[in-house]
Amino acid sequence: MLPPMLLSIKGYSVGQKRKLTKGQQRRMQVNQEKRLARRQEATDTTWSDASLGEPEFGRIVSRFGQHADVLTEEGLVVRCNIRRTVVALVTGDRVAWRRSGELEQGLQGVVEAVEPRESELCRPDIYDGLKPVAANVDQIFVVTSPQPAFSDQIIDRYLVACEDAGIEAVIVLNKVDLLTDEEATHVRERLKVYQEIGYRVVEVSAHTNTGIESLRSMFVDRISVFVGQSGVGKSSLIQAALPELELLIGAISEGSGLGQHTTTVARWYPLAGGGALIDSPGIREFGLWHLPVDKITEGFRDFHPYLGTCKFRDCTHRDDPGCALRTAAEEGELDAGRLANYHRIIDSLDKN
Ligand SMILES: Nc1nc2c(ncn2[C@@H]2O[C@H](COP(=O)(O)OP(=O)(O)O)[C@@H](O)[C@H]2O)c(=O)[nH]1
Ligand SMILES: [Mg+2]
Ligand SMILES: [Zn+2]
Repeated sequence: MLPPMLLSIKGYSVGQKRKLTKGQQRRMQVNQEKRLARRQEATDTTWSDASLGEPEFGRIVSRFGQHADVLTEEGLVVRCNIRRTVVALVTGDRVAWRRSGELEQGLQGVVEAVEPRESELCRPDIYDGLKPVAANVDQIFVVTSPQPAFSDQIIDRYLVACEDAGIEAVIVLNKVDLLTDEEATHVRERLKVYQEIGYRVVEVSAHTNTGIESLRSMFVDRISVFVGQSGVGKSSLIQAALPELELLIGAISEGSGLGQHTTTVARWYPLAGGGALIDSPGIREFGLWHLPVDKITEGFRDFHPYLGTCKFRDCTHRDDPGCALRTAAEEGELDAGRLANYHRIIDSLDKN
């Protein structure tokens, strides 16, 4: 069997069983070589402008190399080619796409342009440095739980990443059914700190359904993602709060036969009440990469009133004389635990 790319050449199709002249064969060969060498450019040439409809609005559901699944305004998912001029395209991008008159290699249209992003979620990539994986996310649910272990240090790491991306964070304490009385005091004290500095906090249980309704109400008209360490209950919460997505996500992330894409490709799930969830294992582990020190400092929103007021401009906010952050923590204006976590994050950078 020939790969699908060989089955069509501009104006001809093998299906019609027409004999090719020498000239046509040569052209076909040249074309094919061009395609192999510069695949993106070559695929562009298979779309003539005349066969394409007017630009339409769409949303990227998933991207697979040179192709993307686009959610149309009628709510259908169509597989499209991506124009060479469209350099970056990720799940959540708003695009202009054009419908094709005829089906070309199973593709139903072309993505022609991307709207500027409101936000970007990135993850480190060995080859490209930071690589965007999702666009236009407007809220991140940072999931934590008493089992395996409650850690405000990990929450702080995620919050720094959310602040850097400019995306609102909601802290979700899952598995409240497992919270013992001794743990509850400490955990709620820590969660109160986050509420006081302006983060929303919800206590839920995917097992007993505690708080699931209020969690669900937070999805309306927002573009959300779930992040958090393995085992905190992200999958369980998605299943409990958005039961309509359960089958879809299970089929895509755990199913076989979809190739290596399944582990990394993010996907857009439209929600019945408006809004969407973007999900992928890659996204769920978002945030644990290394930012420069000043970005980490800025990622602590409660530090903002003090930044620039330390005695020394290069203050490390440890035992430097005249440190405004340390003074604020000593006087109880700033949470000492947050300052300690800040230093732990900085120290962990130094080790790498
Ligand atoms: N007791 C209790 N266990 C939960 C709750 N949510 C999830 N779990 C369990 O925690 C484990 C990890 O959950 P999972 O959803 O796979 O976590 P993920 O790795 O973050 O996706 C599973 O054994 C779940 O059954 C909860 O609210 N209460
Ligand atoms: Mg999971
Ligand atoms: Zn300082």
